[in-house]
This record gives sequence, structure tokens and C-alpha cells, in this order.
Amino acid sequence: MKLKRLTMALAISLVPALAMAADDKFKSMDTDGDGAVSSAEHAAGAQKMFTKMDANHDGAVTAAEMDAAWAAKGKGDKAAKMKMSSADKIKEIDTDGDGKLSAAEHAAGSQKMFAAMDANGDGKVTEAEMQAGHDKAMKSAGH
Ligand SMILES: [Ca+2]
Ligand SMILES: [Ca+2]
Ligand SMILES: [Ca+2]
Repeated sequence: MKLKRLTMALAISLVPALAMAADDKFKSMDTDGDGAVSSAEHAAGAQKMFTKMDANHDGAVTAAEMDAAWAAKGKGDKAAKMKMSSADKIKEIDTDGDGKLSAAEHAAGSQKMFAAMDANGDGKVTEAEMQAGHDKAMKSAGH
């Protein structure tokens, strides 16, 4: 009985935490709080993410650095389910093919992603567009 109640309490407390994580990501990018992420806000968010992933600060993000960043965020399992490794993700936007992402390559890649997510082309991505765009991107990239 006690154990069951504990499991229930855990399940209840874990679910909102997961939902909040996605919401937080959107909110952290929506810096002016108007409920939509503009391309400038998205670019700033992408730059912040790049800096965070570049653990040795050499101006390039390797697959290992990306893996470590995702693992630290607790998204490793999700990434594995999407069947897209960090190396694959890098390949998608590694325009000079050196196997690493420069800040410029990452910026260009996230700009492309922003354009793909902005379904109605108004230069802003709402939370719904972001969710739908991510799902689509992950599916089409899943080969
Ligand atoms: Ca905004
Ligand atoms: Ca690096
Ligand atoms: Ca590169």
C-alpha cells in the first residue's frame, strides 16, 4: 500500500516537471515575453546553446560535446529514441564537412530550422509551431 502510494506520488510529481521543461525552453527563448519567438530571439537562444555545448571553448562543437550536453540535460534517452545521433545531426548542418560545427554553421542551421518551424511565415514561431516543427524535423531526419 505504502509503496503504491509513493509510486503514484512520484508519477504525479514527475509529469508536470517534464511538461515544464519544454515550456521553459520556449520561455527562455521568448525574451520579450510576447508568446512568440522571433528569429532574433531564436538566434540568441541558439548562440547560448552553442556556447554551452562547446565545453572546451575552441569555437567548434564536436559530436562528443553535443552528446555530453544532451546527456547533462537528461535528453539522452529521447535522442536515442529519435534514432539520430549527434554525429548525424552535425552532418546535416556541417557545411564544410570537417565533422565539427562552427558557430556560423550552427547559426545557419538554426536559422534554417527556424524558417522550417515558422509555418505561417510571419517571422515568429509560437510554442505550437515550435512543437510541430520539431516533430516534423525529427521525423524527416529519421530516414
Ligand atoms: Ca518574443
Ligand atoms: Ca569544442
Ligand atoms: Ca564544420
